Amino acid sequence: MKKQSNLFKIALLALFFSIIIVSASAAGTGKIIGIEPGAGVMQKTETAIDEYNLDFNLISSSSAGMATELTKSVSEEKWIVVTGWTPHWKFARFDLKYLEDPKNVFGGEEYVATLARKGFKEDNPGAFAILEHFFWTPDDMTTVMLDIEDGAEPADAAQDFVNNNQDMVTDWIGDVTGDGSTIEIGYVLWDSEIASTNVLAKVMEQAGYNVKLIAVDAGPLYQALSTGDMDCTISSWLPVTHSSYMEKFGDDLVEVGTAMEGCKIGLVVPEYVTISSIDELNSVADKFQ
Ligand code: PBE
Repeated sequence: MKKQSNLFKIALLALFFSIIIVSASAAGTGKIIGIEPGAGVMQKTETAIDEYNLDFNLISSSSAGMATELTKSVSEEKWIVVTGWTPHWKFARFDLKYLEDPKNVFGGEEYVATLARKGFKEDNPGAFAILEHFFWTPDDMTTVMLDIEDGAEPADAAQDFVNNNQDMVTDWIGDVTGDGSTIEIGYVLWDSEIASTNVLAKVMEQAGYNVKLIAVDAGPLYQALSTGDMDCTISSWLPVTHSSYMEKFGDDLVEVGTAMEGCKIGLVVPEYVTISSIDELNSVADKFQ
């Protein structure tokens, strides 16, 4: 009898745990489609998962991979949530919205900072002056991004922009005459930074410099600037997106100025997704598989 009741207890326990396991999987873990792991928007999404207790996994991918997933889901009207940012061509192609972020994990308006290595100003005052003057708008950048998305080579799209906006470009160049030295510009292969960095390269070339573009992840980019292994970048998003990189490397590099204002990062869904806030994600986690 004793043995039987033990067996019964074990059976009950087994039943109990299997119910827990089944209910955990029935609640469903949603997926957030991300980009490169080093991106600031990925770090902030991990923070959001903690702060909002989201029953979601962040899937790393690449900017191009995220865009492919988004394109596919939208064509099937499937629910999808991605790590997003503005400016980006996806907002021109699809009807999308940011999920509200009542805990303000993703910050408000971001700007693109122009950063240089220490000593660059002294070594190359002409190129530094162009960096100081380089400033354009999200609409300008979107023009270049859409061209590239339509199939243009980034260098060609950038050259077209420079040709069509000579007033702006000659303002940036001012009276600088380059000495043919090579400027090493670092960037990350995010669509926005592919566009901006190629434009900056064409501007530097028009001014009389050679340019070497170096594509790396965000961590190595800040590292290389801080050790002087690269001259400059316009891939830095502040104050929130790259706050962790600036905490680590900010003292060892130079903030030259602002390359763009009016940027934003966050979690982005198609308009047909019926929730409006990150707060509501858990209630529909099973729709984001
Ligand atoms: N982004 C584009 C970058 C900054 C620019 C939003 C993907 C990031 O999250 O770090």
